Amino acid sequence: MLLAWLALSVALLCFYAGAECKRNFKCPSGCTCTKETIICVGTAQIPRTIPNEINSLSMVNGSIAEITEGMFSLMPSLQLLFIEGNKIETITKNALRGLRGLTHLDLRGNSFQCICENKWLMTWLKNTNATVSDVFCAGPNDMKGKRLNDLPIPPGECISTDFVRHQSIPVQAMSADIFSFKEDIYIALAAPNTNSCVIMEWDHIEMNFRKFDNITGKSVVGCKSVLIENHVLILVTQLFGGSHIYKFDDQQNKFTKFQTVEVFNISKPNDIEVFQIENDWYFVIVDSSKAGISTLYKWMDQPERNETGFYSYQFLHEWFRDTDAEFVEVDGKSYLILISRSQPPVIYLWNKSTLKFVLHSEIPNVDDVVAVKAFRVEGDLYLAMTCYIGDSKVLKWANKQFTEIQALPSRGAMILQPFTFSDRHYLALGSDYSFTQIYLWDVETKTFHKFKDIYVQSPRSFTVLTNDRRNFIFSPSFKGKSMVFEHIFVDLSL
Ligand SMILES: *[C@@H]1O[C@H](CO)[C@@H](O)[C@H](O)[C@H]1NC(C)=O
Ligand SMILES: *[C@@H]1O[C@H](CO)[C@@H](O)[C@H](O)[C@H]1NC(C)=O
Ligand SMILES: *[C@@H]1O[C@H](CO)[C@@H](O)[C@H](O)[C@H]1NC(C)=O
Ligand SMILES: *[C@@H]1O[C@H](CO)[C@@H](O)[C@H](O)[C@H]1NC(C)=O
Ligand SMILES: *[C@@H]1O[C@H](CO)[C@@H](O)[C@H](O)[C@H]1NC(C)=O
Ligand SMILES: CC(=O)N[C@H]1CO[C@H](CO)[C@@H](O)[C@@H]1O
Repeated sequence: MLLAWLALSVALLCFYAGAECKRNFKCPSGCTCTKETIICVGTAQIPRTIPNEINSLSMVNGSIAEITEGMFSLMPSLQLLFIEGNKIETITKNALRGLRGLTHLDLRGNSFQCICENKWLMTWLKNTNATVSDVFCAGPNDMKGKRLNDLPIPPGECISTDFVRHQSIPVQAMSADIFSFKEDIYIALAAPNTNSCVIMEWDHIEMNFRKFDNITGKSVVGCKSVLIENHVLILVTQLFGGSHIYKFDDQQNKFTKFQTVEVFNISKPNDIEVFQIENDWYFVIVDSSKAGISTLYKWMDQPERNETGFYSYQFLHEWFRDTDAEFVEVDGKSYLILISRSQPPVIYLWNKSTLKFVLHSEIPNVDDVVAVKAFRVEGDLYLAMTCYIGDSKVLKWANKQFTEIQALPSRGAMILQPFTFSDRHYLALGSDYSFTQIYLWDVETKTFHKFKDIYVQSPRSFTVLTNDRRNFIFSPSFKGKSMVFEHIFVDLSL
């Protein structure tokens, strides 16, 4: 403590009274000092302070590894600075602050890394009045040998993104569905543990979800919204029980029962896919039981026959333990992809004259698929599928069929979700046994690359939410807290 105080006093003394200091200044070991210069060879440290008459400091062939902020703040008299043949990789931002009279800087023979942390130096080099020796990049590989002095600084080059925890919600849920109604955003969560469908509302001031309503049921496994003719309907599917449709009642400001849906052959609903074909509304309840049949429902509005609601329209895919369905439109045609644990994925094509789906084709060489999602990148259609055992797969639609373009190692992954934020395409792969892996699409190779891990305990989906100009993903957790993550930009050059 006393020593530090002494050192500081001497430093201040030197700063304010150069002549006084000169008498007290002791030339550091390994250095040669004259009235105006200090030359150090083979040393590991830059002197903390120097007499005011010194205008040239040389640190040659030493082992100095970094230049940190404030290192030269007590040396305003320096004009020439040679840090040659050391091991410098980075220079902290503002490290050269205080060198007001600097006319020449020599950084030759270091291991300078031309990375985002040093981006500020490129800007400094362009603006400084001092002459600077050529600085060559020692790394990274794609920069090796380039001259730092004239590197371009492309905007956005050092910008990356991240997913940060935004809110954790003490609701355990099987699924999450986001919908907006009258400029407000809601999420419907299927919460089997509390036998309910929990509806939450986005609070634009607090920027988080808060409870809005709670639809009670029995073993609720799915809550899916459909917005028809300015009405919000929530389809609630239940395990081994009936399915119901609730409608938002403006007067009561809550959801009330609207229809009990006929469920002839459904016993284990696993997913609900809602879509529109030529202005008509449909949904498919995907059944994962051995005896069940995935069923297509259609919205009917015939008050004269007392028929306003969803009615079963077509039985699809018998006896196949289906796990997920995805509706896609491509080349003016509508397709429904159904995946199952007991056979390869099948593609149904919508027949425009019979207004029914007909079995069209199979996607070969893919087994035991548990989730399927479609996404588009630059107009191309892709499918991402996750297999419980084995790799997850990315397929591309070309020549009227899906062809595998990439396999992603993902043992035990049960859910996946492609999504796009700010022109960046991501794929989230979630499992009960490990972290959720987020992949990022590489526009050059047109494949996904591992980007980041996030943690959600037993995630059941990743639902995208863009609101108040901010991007979020919502992940319902089956066993822990449901999580909201925000997608943020990170400037790596700061
Ligand atoms: C520093 O090292 C280089 C290369 O080994 C050598 O040529 C040069 O003479 C050394 N400089 C001093 C001042 O020792
Ligand atoms: C460089 O010199 C010009 C002209 O003397 C001066 O206006 C400018 O502020 C100087 N720039 C820096 C970064 O010191
Ligand atoms: C929803 O209501 C049910 C029954 O009243 C209750 O048990 C459950 O805790 C509620 N869920 C939430 C998240 O409030
Ligand atoms: C429609 O339902 C109402 C009320 O249940 C009933 O009085 C009426 O007869 C029904 N009409 C038809 C066509 O079934
Ligand atoms: C649609 O169904 C009609 C009648 O069964 C049939 O003639 C026609 O070929 C089908 N179209 C397609 C594209 O399958
Ligand atoms: C295969 C099967 O069980 N299909 C039944 C589905 O439900 C309808 C309506 O009850 C029956 O007619 C089918 O036999």
